[in-house]
Amino acid sequence: MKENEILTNATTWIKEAGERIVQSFQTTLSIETKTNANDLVTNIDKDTEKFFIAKIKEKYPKHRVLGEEGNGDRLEELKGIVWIIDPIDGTMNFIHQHRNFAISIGIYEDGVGKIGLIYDVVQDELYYALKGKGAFFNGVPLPKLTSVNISEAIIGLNATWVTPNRRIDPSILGALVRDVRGTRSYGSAAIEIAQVAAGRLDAYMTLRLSPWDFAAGLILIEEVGGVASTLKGEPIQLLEQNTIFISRPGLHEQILKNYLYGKI
Ligand code: 2AM
Ligand code: CA
Ligand code: CA
Ligand code: CA
Repeated sequence: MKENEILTNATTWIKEAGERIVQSFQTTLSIETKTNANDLVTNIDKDTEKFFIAKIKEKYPKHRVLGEEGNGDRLEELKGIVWIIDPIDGTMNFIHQHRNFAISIGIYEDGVGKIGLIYDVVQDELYYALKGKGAFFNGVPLPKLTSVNISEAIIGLNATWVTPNRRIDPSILGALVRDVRGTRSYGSAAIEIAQVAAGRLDAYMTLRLSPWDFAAGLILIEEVGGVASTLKGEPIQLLEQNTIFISRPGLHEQILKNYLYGKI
């Protein structure tokens, strides 16, 4: 794979797509619901995905694309070069806040993550990683992550998971929330994973994400020595929905041992 060339093109396209999204703030959005009343999609999510697919297929006709909005290829496996794209991660924020959403692109070769890009559009902040060459924030290398104690950790967590819900007993993560220094919820999984990679959050956990939500983030996390697993501590399956637990090393082990093992 020509990593540097692909990264340069992906960066150009992600910034261009970001500009188009910002321009759409001036237009009337067409908003639809997907699996439930709070699961939203707009014409801009769909247009942005189509924009990337057109660019990729023109330049790299053999590459395949998996996109959240379903305009790409149907994938059963990850052979060859595959772009896994979330055109807008944090659609609810895009609609309501006009900020706190990202474009997420993970590029895999034969199932191995090679290039990850997460672009916080409104802040114009680009996180990217190249396998074996490190992770960067706006071009500045991100240092390797070190551990912190639970009592000094800030974790990314949606309040849903500490109230009655159908996926997890609220007392499990409730106990962790009581013991950490603080919690945050940004409403964009890609931005939250990028924040862990950049050391601004110490961990992030959630009960259900899809491949396009975490494909880029996993590549960033690996490059800074973070740990990514399911909430049970098991490997994440790239083409499936998973529970997700991303953390600084050391802290990951402490949280698994003290709060999650045997309870989930
Ligand atoms: P999305 O905005 O691309 O849909 C908070 O909603 C985070 O969880 C976002 O990153 C969102 O991605 C993701 N998410 C995953 N599955 C979701 C669902 N069914 N409904 C809403 N958000 C979902
Ligand atoms: Ca969505
Ligand atoms: Ca998403
Ligand atoms: Ca999305």
